[in-house]
Amino acid sequence: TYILYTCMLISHISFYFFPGSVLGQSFCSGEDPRCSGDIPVKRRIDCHPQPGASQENCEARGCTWCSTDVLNAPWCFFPEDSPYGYSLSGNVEKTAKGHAGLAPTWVPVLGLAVVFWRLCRCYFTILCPTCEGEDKDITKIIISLSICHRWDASLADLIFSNQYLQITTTVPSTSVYGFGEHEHPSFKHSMDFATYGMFSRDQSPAPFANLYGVHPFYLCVETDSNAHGVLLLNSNAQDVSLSPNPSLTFRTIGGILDFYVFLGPTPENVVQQYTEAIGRPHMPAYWSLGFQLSRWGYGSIDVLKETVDRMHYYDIPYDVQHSDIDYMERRLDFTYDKENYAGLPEYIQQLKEEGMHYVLILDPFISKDEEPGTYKPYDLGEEMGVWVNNSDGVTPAVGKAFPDGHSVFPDYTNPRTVEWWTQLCLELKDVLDYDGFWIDMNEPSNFERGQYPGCADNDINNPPYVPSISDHALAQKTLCPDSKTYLGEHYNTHSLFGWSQTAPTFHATQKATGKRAFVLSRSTFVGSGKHGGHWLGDNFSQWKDMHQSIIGILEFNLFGIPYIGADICGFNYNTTYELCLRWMQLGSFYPFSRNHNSEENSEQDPAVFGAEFAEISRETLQIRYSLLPYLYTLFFESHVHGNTVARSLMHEFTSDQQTHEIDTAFLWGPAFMIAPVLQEASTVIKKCYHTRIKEMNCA
Ligand code: MIG
Repeated sequence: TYILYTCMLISHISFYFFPGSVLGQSFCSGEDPRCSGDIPVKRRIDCHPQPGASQENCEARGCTWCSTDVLNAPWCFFPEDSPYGYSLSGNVEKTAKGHAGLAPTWVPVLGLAVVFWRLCRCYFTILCPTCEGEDKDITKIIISLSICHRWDASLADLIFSNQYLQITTTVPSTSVYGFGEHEHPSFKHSMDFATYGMFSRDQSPAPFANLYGVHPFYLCVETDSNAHGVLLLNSNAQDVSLSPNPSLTFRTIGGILDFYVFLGPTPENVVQQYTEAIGRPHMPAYWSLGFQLSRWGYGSIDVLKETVDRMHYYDIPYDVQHSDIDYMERRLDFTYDKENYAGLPEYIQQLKEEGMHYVLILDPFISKDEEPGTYKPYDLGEEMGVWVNNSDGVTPAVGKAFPDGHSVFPDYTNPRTVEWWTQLCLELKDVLDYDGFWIDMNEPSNFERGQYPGCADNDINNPPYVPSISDHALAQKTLCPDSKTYLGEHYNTHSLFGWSQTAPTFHATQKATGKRAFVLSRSTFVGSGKHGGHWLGDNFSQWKDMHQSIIGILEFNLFGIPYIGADICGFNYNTTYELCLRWMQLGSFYPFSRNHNSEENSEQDPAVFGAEFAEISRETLQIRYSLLPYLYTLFFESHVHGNTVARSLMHEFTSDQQTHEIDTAFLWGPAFMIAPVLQEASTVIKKCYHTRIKEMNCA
């Protein structure tokens, strides 16, 4: 019940923060005997998160320098009496609105608005220092900020500046899950000084890399088994450090510190409360729970037909066929290749008459270099003014992507773009009778660092602090941060690109088909699950990737995107018979079950390896199909109540500490466990654990 956690129904409280005074030298208690002091290594908070820390520049910022051989522990850290930070001051007072209690203007002040909007759900915003003030009666100094008894910030390292905001909170246990999108080595995080960047990026899964989507949300299971979740609703480039205290340090380079706390008390309750706030997952069509097949580079309709035929020959349960970019003419959206895919419209019709469904890929970039008057998507878009613009806000940003020549990028935050996109999707339906869309490359991906002719050197394109992201450059593989979208500067809206494309595509599909929509988006953000599902991107045909797919699937269920799967048998590299067969067995239980492969890799559909492979795949998929009513019911519950569909054992057996680390098996709802073989040359399920260096050891 909720009663255990009475986060009382007080509404609208305001606090104020004041900067702490600059204080003298303090010392550390690192392992270097020459340093002494009183901060244990595990409590260190990094004061120089960017590369190139030295004693000199560390001390220049008023922080303490002390080496240690604790792996990844910062050598430059905030002293106990930080020259930064704030202390909490002022009376707790009820105001009519969260923002109504205003801070005095004569001192750099931060306002804090705490709003409790339901039992066990609250949010608080740390407001900008520019708020005008009237209340000058400051009496009370509180040094710690405790929200709903679950979120404790010392404020000693709170930094609130123009392009750098930072806050640290202690967490009540080390059972911390979530944050994305990354390839995490384990579902339950290591708290040993791990830092994860968040900034959407066209990036195949790699350890610690920031991947396609952004989800600044975590779930924490406390030692008494009660769980809570926290969202930092912020779309700027950011990172989070997990430290052994245990604590979390959030750093973002824009926006505000807008925190939402969900008090559970069960892990399921947390996800229900989270999706209540951000939007419940959409209800997927029943057919989309069937097995799906795809690959990049069938190359021709003949190869596609051969593949479909052998799937039928072996009677493998199979409901959906996808077409990747090779169906297009020269990789141009809203066209099809009339040579290599001659007859595709009729073939799609035929498959649909046979009861199958069809999904088409669309990329977000539109070629600007076709002959004028021959390519409507560009001509119409140009006429309607739908592109992301350069920093001047007028000329379109021109980048390089799949189509020949150069491309422009639709700005889906602009209502005109939504109109344009909807019209094109509706017109396409008359040619290719699709049932849904797979929207790719929407980080947005661009093959250069920024658009033509490169990014200007300014604080937006090169901010003083670049979070812990790949290449340490915001413009790498995308547009310049000072580009302009309807909603604001790309600096702020970059990670919202895929999110902003998802709802319009969902609604266009609904309109075009008159049925429940299917949208699979590579880039996602908080709330994307309301209109789309996701796949885990360009994984590799390796055993470790198969294990990591379980972690990704569990995490996206926490993020409110339960329609989730990984490319079965692996996308990059050639798969092997054994790996692919084991992966078919596991993938038969992905909520979104699709075998997909990259261009030029050897074929890996479950019918290509011969009778034995086909038979085993058929059997395992038949188990899935026999349980589809159950799976469908779980999706209904997710849509209505916000439950997870695939969930970890920890969700159901929270008080059993052993379940907290299990990510080699998972559940469908509360009642069905999937424990796949994840090891090569193995026929038994082993008890596996993670070593410190994150290799999986199995006894
Ligand atoms: O950079 O459309 O993640 O699933 O097959 C390659 C071709 C672009 C990336 C997607 C992948 C898809 C591929 N795309």
